[in-house]
Amino acid sequence: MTRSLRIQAASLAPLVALSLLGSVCGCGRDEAPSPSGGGSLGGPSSVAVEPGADATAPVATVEPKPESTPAGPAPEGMVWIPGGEFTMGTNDADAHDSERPAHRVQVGGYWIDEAEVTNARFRKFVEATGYRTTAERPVDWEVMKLQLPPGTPKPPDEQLGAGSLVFTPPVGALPPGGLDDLSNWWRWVLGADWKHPEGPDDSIDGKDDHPVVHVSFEDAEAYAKWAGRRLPTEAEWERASRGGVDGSKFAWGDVFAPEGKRMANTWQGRFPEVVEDQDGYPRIAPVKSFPPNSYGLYDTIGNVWEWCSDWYRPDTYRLAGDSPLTVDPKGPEKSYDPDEPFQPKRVTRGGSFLCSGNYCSNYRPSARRGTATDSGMSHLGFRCVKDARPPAD
Ligand SMILES: [Ca+2]
Ligand SMILES: [Ca+2]
Repeated sequence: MTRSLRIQAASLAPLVALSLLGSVCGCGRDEAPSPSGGGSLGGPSSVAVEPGADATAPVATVEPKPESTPAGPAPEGMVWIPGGEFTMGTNDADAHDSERPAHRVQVGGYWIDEAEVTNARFRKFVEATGYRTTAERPVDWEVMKLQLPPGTPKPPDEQLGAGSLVFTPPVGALPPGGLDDLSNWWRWVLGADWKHPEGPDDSIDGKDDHPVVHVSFEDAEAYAKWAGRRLPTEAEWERASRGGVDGSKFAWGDVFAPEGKRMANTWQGRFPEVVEDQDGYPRIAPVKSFPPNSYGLYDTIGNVWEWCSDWYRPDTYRLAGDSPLTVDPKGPEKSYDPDEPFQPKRVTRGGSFLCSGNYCSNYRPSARRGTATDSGMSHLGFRCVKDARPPAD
């Protein structure tokens, strides 16, 4: 979703907003899996994985290969993911069509942030560089309109100020449109940005250990470059998230809540109007609030979505044909989402605190979606990777 679309969401008729808002939320209607794999547009998923469904199954663990860890100290806050093969994607009938088919992938080893980039770390970058994020800059209509269907009317000038999309759940019952209308829980807020996640009157005081949000792809890349790191490919992200548990549904095994234990910050209750407190965090949690996976990574699943470097296409995996092994894939040469063909999109992964059992199940390592590159939202952040050796240039 583009900055332009965020504005449209607040200013156009609901039906238009709905058509433009298809990618705004990880719980969006184009995210709901279909039992038939046909990409249901009918709203809530009927195949949601119920949290706590199995109270007895153990957590599967597979130790990484320590011998492949480079010599010397680890970069600050990073863990080593050994190179090797894994099964990327899934053939699970519950999954989205964009996750199919499961296929073998090989990647080299790399360092990856053990947690989502926090407000404290992002503040260091901003203080060192004076960087202004996308959400802190006024909107340029001439740029914006290129990402909209031809003929889209210009929004009112007063909506073109700096701002971002903020999750704003309805009070009481869902308004008309229900779960099919994402503007029922997303609101364009002028003055919302990484320092003001809920709007101009909000702050991040006391939230140094929260993941930074309202960062666009450009913002995440700028941070990564400053830090001597880069964004992960989605293959690197998925391998890391799986924690060596190849082929499992979740990052920790095949049971959502093993022995009743919540393993990630997701949404409990009837999304979006009812939130329950079963995992202790109705909204964003400080990083590392939930158990790490077998590689020592926290919160790849849930809390906030995470940018990857690949351009997004829903059919990325099918483009590779039936090759028995894909080596270090970096995604297609450009993005294309038939639902929103004018928007350049990058891959985002892992779901967020908004992922719910009644509407989506993006709290899985294979779940993927495309997000417009100039988007920042209140449930979207990132983590970085670092090569064992610096990139060639
Ligand atoms: Ca939660
Ligand atoms: Ca995450």
